[in-house]
Amino acid sequence: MYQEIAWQASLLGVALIAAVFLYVGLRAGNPADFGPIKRRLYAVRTYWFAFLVALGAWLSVETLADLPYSTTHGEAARPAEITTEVTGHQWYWEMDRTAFPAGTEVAFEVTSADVNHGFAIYNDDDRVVAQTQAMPDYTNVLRHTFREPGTYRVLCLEYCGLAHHKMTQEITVTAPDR
Ligand SMILES: [Cu+2]
Repeated sequence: MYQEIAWQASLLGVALIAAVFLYVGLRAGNPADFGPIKRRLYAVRTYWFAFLVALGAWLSVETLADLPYSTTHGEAARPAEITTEVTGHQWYWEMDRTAFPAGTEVAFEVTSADVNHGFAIYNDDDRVVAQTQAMPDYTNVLRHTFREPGTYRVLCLEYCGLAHHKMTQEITVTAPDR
């Protein structure tokens, strides 16, 4: 259902942008009227640019300092009880296994055969319980312990082409092993 809404929202967005272009195109007046407006906005632009650069630098320092996360790379990347491979394709998920016991840690080794995809696991309330990027020539290890048995769904979180919304895969989580 969400995929359907996203598709319709995209169409609406495209229509809105087209309408704005049309409006501007039809209302475009004499270039001479443009001078004073341009001067005023260019003055604002200098400060706005400085502000964006400062904001970007601050955000980068705050968010990138911890990379790469030690839980998925380096010494802390201990073996999980279940390890399984996931490969994203245009437009389907290839998974070594799609059934897991609840309460056991699973390490999803996620990669892609073509373009970037987003590997996201949703529970039956359509909430994301875990997600990572599926990237070509690189493996991201996503560790997750399913708490509740049930049916989960994998969706693609990265727009990857025409049939992006078709990239779904079901995961079954059974009662704990022990
Ligand atoms: Cu995709």
